[in-house]
Amino acid sequence: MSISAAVSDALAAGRPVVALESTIVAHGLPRPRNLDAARSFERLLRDAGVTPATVAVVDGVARVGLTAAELERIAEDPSVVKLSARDLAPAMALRVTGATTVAATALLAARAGIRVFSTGGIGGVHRGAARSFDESADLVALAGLPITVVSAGAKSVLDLPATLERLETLNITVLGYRTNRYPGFYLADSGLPIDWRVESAEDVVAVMAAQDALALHRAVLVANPLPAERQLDPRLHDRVLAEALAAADQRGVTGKGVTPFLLAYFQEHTGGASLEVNIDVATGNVVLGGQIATAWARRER
Ligand code: PSU
Ligand code: MN
Repeated sequence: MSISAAVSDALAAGRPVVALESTIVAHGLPRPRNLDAARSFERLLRDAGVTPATVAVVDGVARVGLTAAELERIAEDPSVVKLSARDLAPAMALRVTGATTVAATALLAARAGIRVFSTGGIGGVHRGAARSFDESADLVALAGLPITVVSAGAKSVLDLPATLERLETLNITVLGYRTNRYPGFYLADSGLPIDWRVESAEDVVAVMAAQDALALHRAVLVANPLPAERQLDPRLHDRVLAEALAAADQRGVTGKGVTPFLLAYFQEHTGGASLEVNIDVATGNVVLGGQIATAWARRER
């Protein structure tokens, strides 16, 4: 694996760094908005004095921190594959280029010594998982990696109550950022409760420090809702959700194709509305991740 000079210098100097995933870029957002979004996430962090570390595998090299050309390639090249944690070793051995999911990004970022990671929504338990066994490897990966992941919960294409149950089973701490309710990604409030509420980046850092003191090497999940006035129209949301699930079922989509299929369907059939919400949500998580990383770096000094 290779850590970019910008990222390794920042880490060595104790300056703030935030990891970013690339599957959201390659397979979660449509071209050409995906590249704009990927660049804007990095720019937002740099403007806040935080070093971005976008993660991907490029020609078999697991990279933490991409060049502008590498970021472009991940966004634009349709042959870029989707890599979860279990795919990293074969992708490296066989010199493949791929985008990393939350699971794979968290693994590589944690190995690089990065403590904060911002994304849009995490993977979780799919609806019908009792039959299909489709549960994202994100959950199991986060259970074993000391990294704080900022997300807006998980998309309602998933079974959110089951996802929260699995997070509990896996001992993954969930913190509501200025909320006691789990956010539903497009919707600010899924209606499901979260036990722990924090009010500031400093609160999150205090939780991270307490986990370290206990030698708990697992993720802290910060659930950051988008402001209610910017959420997707709930009626549009419910209609498209039902259609998306039916379409996936009818076409027999399985395995790692399920999540990209549902996300693309949603984007196509909300007339672009969900795309704007999606980018808003991820942007909010990048900003908060930057604040947490900054507070963490301050504390370490
Ligand atoms: N959820 C989103 N947007 C995304 C993803 C999930 O709202 O882009 C991506 C992330 O990279 C996540 C992956 O890690 O999908 C999960 O895929 P799977 O369900 O196949 O584990
Ligand atoms: Mn799956």
